[in-house]
Amino acid sequence: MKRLFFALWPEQNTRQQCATLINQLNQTGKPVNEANLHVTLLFLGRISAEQQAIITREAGKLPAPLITLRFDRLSFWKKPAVLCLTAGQFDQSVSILNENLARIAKQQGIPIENRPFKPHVTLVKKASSAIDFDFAPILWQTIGFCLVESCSGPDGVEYRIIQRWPAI
Ligand code: 2AM
Repeated sequence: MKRLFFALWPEQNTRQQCATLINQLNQTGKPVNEANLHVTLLFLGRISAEQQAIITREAGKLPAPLITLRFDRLSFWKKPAVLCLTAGQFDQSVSILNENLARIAKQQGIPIENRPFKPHVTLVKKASSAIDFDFAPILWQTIGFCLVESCSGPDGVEYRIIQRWPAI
């Protein structure tokens, strides 16, 4: 069983801007590796090969809209103890994509969190407090969405893209 999630993957330029911001923040905690930066669309957890096959097939039928997110806030979320980029306002097409993916997952009996979807980019884990930091908003333009495997290794977690659905 693989541990999977749907995500928006950044283009190189966007990834670089996020990585630069992480360096500037210079926070205690655990900075996210540059290669792992992403926006989670839907976390699936451990699912079977059969579930994966059906979900992959159904996800392929969804429109993959072009989405531009403007991350203009640095938020501290106390419970997961993360510093993340959030958007004051965001394109509803990303919420629709999240809802469609959640519907597909629920049809396969996968439990999905009920919390409202809030697009974000985790920058620092194990963070201890909010910080005040001015930065230029980061534009995140998607080139579709992807299914990603979370792999734990000796050097920490590594995310591997299993499948991409390009934007139309
Ligand atoms: P994040 O999106 O807030 O950074 C893979 O584990 C990714 O799925 C992580 O980036 C993680 O957090 C996100 N995620 C969302 N819900 C999760 C959950 N219940 N357990 C683990 N990871 C989750």
